[in-house]
Amino acid sequence: MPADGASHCVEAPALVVVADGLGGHPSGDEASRIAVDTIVGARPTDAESLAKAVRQANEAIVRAITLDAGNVGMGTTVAAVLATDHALVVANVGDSSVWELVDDQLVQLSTDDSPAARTSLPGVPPYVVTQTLGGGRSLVDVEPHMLEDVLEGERTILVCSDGLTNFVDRRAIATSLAEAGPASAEALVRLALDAGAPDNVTVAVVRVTR
Ligand SMILES: [Mn+2]
Repeated sequence: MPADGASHCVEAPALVVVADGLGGHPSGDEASRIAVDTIVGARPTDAESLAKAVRQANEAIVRAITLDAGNVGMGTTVAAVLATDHALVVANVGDSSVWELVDDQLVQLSTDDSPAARTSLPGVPPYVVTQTLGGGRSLVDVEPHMLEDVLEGERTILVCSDGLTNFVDRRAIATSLAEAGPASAEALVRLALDAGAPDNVTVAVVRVTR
């Protein structure tokens, strides 16, 4: 959803990227901005080029770390969805996540880089992530989780930061998506904040039609 809160329609290839700067590290906002700019700027058209763009984002963040000591340790998680003419491609690093509403149930399409299984208990978030873009002092190669699926019919896809999934249970998220589709993004952010999310919360809801 664009910053003005309005939903809008685009032709394929369409790309949605959510990056969530690491808490407890400096310059998380800068790391997430570099990630989004790099991935969008790469104009990926398929799974291979999207994975490459995610790796380039990691390299760009590490480059910014080496140029400014104040940035040492900055990093971000990222989740991206690319809809092409015929395929739905999902990429993620860390615990920003991608979900699909299937028969009113939430199905996770991304794979968390988290040692603990994600808990649905509010207020008990698995804060630790095992892979991030940047997040250290030097370059550590990342292996983005990728999923590619044939695109057919109409699909409702959620891309979000852990601020949503750690504080709103899947049932409530699914209900909101089923009722309002892409218009549910603002309501989902409000649910997370009302549930006490201390984090910034980022939510994008897209309906993909073949
Ligand atoms: Mn977060």
